[in-house]
Amino acid sequence: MPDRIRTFVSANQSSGRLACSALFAVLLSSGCRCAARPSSEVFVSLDGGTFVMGSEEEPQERPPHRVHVSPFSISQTEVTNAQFARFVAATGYLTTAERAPDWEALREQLPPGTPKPEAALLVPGSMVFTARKWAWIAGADWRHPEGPGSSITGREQHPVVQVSWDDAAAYAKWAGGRLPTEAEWEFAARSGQSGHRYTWGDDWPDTPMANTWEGEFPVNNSLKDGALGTAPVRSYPPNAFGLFDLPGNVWEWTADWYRADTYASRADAGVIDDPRGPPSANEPTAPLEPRRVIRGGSFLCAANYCASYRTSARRSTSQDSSLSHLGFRIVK
Ligand SMILES: [Ca+2]
Ligand SMILES: [Ca+2]
Repeated sequence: MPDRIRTFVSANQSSGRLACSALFAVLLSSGCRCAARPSSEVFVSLDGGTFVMGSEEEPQERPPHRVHVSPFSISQTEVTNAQFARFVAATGYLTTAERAPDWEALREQLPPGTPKPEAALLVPGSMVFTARKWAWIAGADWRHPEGPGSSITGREQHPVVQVSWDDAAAYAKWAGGRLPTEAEWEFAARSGQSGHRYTWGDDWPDTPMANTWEGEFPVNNSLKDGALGTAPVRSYPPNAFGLFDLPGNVWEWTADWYRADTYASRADAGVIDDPRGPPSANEPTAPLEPRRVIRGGSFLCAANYCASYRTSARRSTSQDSSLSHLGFRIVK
């Protein structure tokens, strides 16, 4: 359910192994299996392997369990505005946020008897974090991430945002790939270093390793990492697989439906081969919403709030929602 409608409803309910290392450029010139395409992503090939997925930190991350993923290639960075622009130019694709919501489709996600929202809410727009809170802004979309008057000029190498899961999946299909499974995403983030809290190790570094919210959210951001909002991809050091910005910068869609009890269902099941997630979503706080797993946290994640730059952290968003801190990368 789009967040604008959620707000309305609430008001009315009173109701592996490393194949390409951090020395990416050197390896590329020496025959590494990383491949640059003229109009799209740089992919890093991973040999797959068995790893421990999850952690003991939050209920939806428990229990840690063994998972095997087959070899796959993953884009080195989040998909950028420049890359998404090429997709739109080639296809004429219109994102979810650029289209007026279909009330008949939306009502299927709503409690019976929910009245139709006023016409002003059924127009193109999206969710923007501004002035220390989230707000639905008419006219916000991937070209105008903070709403009318904002633009992506000068932000061509920043990750695209304001894209729904459907938009991300459409891009992935056009680019000859798909969205990563949650297991593939975590395998890539762990980069062969089992059990660490962060992609780089267990300790918070003195030198910024990711674009997060440094300080007390939402009242103070020290800007120690140099970015208040999104940062250009590759602004921070890559992980041991040569992948940038898995933690932080923007959240990333995965292919899987979200259930808080997905991992619990795998307890004592031995090594799980290439898990694709549950057959349907179930988020107890939003049982009618088709929610997908999102990973990695964003520039809004701080130690006192969210902290989802942790490698095992998992949250969900309705697949038809778009937000100013949510993007994606693709695999093939
Ligand atoms: Ca930051
Ligand atoms: Ca990210």
